[in-house]
Amino acid sequence: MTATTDGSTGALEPRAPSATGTTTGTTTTTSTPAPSDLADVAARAAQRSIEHLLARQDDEGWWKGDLETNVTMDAEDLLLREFLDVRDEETTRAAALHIRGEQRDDGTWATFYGGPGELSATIEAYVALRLAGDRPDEPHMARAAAWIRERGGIASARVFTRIWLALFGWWKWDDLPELPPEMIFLPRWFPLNIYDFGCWARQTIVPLTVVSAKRPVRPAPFALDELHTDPRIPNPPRPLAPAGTWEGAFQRLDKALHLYHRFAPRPLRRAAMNSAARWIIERQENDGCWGGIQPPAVYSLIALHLLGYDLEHPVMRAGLESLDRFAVRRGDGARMIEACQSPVWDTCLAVIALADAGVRPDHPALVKAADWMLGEEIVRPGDWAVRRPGLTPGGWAFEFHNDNYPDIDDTAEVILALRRVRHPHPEQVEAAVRRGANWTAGMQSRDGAWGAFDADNTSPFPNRLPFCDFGEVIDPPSADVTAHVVEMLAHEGKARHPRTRRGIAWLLAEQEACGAWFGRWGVNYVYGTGSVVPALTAAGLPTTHPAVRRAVAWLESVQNADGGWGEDLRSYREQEWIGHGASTASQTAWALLALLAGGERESKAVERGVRWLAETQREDGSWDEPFFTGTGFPWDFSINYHLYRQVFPLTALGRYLHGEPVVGRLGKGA
Ligand code: R01
Repeated sequence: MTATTDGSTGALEPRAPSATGTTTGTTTTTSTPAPSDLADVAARAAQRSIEHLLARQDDEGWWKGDLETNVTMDAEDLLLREFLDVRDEETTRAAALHIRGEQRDDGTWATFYGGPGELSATIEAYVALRLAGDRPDEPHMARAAAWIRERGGIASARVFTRIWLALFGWWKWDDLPELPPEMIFLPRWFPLNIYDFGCWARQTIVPLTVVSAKRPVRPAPFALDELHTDPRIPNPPRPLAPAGTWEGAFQRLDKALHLYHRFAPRPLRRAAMNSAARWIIERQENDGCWGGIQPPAVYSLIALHLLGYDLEHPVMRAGLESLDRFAVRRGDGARMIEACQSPVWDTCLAVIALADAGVRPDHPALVKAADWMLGEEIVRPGDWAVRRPGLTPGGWAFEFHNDNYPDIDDTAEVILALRRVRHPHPEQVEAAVRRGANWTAGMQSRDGAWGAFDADNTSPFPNRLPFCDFGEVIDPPSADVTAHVVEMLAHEGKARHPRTRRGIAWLLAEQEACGAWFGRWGVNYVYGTGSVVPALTAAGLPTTHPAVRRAVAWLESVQNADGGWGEDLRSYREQEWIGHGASTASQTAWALLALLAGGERESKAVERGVRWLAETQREDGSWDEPFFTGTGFPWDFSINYHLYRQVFPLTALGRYLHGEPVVGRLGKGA
């Protein structure tokens, strides 16, 4: 672990002056002291949190918290191993231990803590446990199967789940939507070409087109009759929507594609499969994974295997080995699969938190983190260059290995973090930041805002495909990512740049009537609002601006009686949950960040929020947070980022104690 802990105010560097001449309208708040007991309480909590966070830094300089999602990850990992015939007893036992531990009393599995039972996750978990040897007549299995039948059985599950079952003959390939591999030949201007899909969906769909064209069936190790409402009609026909509707039109397109499956010219099909294989192999990362996320790796391995790559082929070997890196061992021997890993994201957020809390900018932990982040910079083009061919590369991805897909959110936050560190080679920082800021600016979408991975990834068609009945498959601009970019550009002295102004205008137009902003990548309006308000004020909007006032009023109106904030994942579906839910550390911190940026430091709401954080902190300086506050896809795919509960409260406490971050350029060797 790194160096000494020093967050005491006595060791603070004098704060850099805010007027650098390059920035506009941004100032530091050096406000009057808070109620003195509260300042002491906050300072003690921050100090303990600093120590906790510093102790968790890896020797290489990064931080990484577990990225918890749901048991479909674990089930699909086992099903893949079964399909490739590489499943071993130990892995199966450890995965089953985790899956069993996540089942609830009603027999179901949810996709987030406290959530409702979810049919597809419950089916996949059930099948995985059957692979592990659990018998259908055991009470936990019988309960699950009864619930599954009640909800319509396998026939009502999502497409991905039925594809997994089709691989073993538990579902008919012909009763799945078609997505032909010839898609890869569609030109980039044509609707539904692969670059119309968000990068996570693109990397999943390209291998799946190969798999569904090949329609492989491995012998089923057991029957699954108990998961059908009526085993005599396992594939009940689905009703057709009227032809005049979008749904009806896409269903008819799917029927046409089923016909095409039977009559596709063999040479064309072969060429498409070869192109898909090349496309996939070109995108394999140097650690063997694909896109740093688990689902594309799983489907790519199946697709390549079906195209004749045997398990000893270097591509397959590296791919299979990379799968094990998504496994986290729990104390009891259970094995949990992460959907992806978040070292870059966690590291930049940790650096910002420590700096906000007063850790010296030249503290060895921060310098080491900066060095590690500098080493992670991606300076070659990726899929993003399809829509922005002339743009010079320079950015960061979320994961250890994902050079094809740097993202705008990580790049903005890494730049904000690098600017908080006094690095011995400021020219290195300067050059990386300049490339990153330039790339980010160039990734602005037509409407003036920013998506996560691509520019102008807004086609209405991908989400209409019957194949895409799960999650989000496009990457349109969002308020949270746009806010992070605006905040970064403001800190880079570009608050008045036309691109920043367009981003600000987009954000102002995007505010909901209630005063909040939607949270695309965090739950939910508390995350959106907690991202946007600090960005707007960093860019020079006065705290008296009506948009800021409305946001402040909304946050105050949804504060819990205990002083914290919480917003349930059901807010993505049900109005009455917007802004409401059990208080959590990360969401309380997001609300505080907005209130502090909005000039509310002396308010009762801030006082109660800070007290909530201090009172719920544990002895060791950490917070607990069973609730999921991260979003992969609204409602369908939720994430518990295990480091959120540490970094965001520390940022909030730090800004409460020391004011907003100074717009300065420490990296320049101030
Ligand atoms: C998935 C899947 O598992 C998955 C995993 C991770 C992501 C998206 C964006 C970012 C970056 C990081 C991870 N930031 C914008 C986030 C900031 C908070 C997305 C998806 C599941 C199903 C399918 C992810 Br289909 C494909 C992938």
